[in-house]
Amino acid sequence: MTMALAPASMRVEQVRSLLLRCRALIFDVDGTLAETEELHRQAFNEAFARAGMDWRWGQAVYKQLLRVAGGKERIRAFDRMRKSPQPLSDGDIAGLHQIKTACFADLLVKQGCPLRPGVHALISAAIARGQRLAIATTTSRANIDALLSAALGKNWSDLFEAIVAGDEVSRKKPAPDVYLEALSGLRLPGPDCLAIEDSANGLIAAVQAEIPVLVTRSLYFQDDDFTAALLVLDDLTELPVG
Ligand code: XBP
Ligand code: MG
Repeated sequence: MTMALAPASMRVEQVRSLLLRCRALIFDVDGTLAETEELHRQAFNEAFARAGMDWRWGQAVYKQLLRVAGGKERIRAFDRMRKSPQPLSDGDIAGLHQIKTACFADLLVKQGCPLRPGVHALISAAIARGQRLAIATTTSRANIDALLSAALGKNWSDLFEAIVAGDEVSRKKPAPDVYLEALSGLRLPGPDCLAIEDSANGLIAAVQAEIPVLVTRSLYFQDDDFTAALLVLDDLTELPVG
């Protein structure tokens, strides 16, 4: 008598068959393609120090602040939390964030940040199957380029038919804007694609764009609510991608 498959392994099989037949894969960047948030946190602190500010974000504070998508928005949220008598202006925040982005690029060169386990294999297998690839992220195009030129070579962007960064849409995740923009670039409906994400904000954004979502847990979002995901894995090596 064959035992009914346990729900989890059914889901793995379901996601695997969806992975094989979807027309495009849409990747989140931070926490999904690579575990970048520790470098982002260090870059924020380096920028605060260079600006002569006494702000330092430890991991616990940063975990809370990561509920706010977007580095500029995160700085503003922290400033408001502090109720400082002279809140930072938008110009101050933009300037600080520019320094942070430069620090992030420096840290990537100094410390490196490899793709997460299974990411490269999935990208190669998808390309070999003729599937199309896209990126839908909150971070900036400069950060995507700094990360992926190191991880995938200087022509990395040739692999992705649509690349949508946070500052190129009016609303960041959990709004669906970056995913809707990626679907429009692919000229595909959401259900024909598969999104790979690491955070509740990203999951909510993709689901609103009617894209099925595979979640790979990352350092800062271990206890997020991923109920709406098709499947939640620790990383992509748990899913045969070939
Ligand atoms: C994660 C984010 C970003 C990064 C920092 O983006 O929310 O804000 O934390 O990058 P993803 P910026 O959607 O790829 O997970 O400072 O450039 O915003
Ligand atoms: Mg992410």
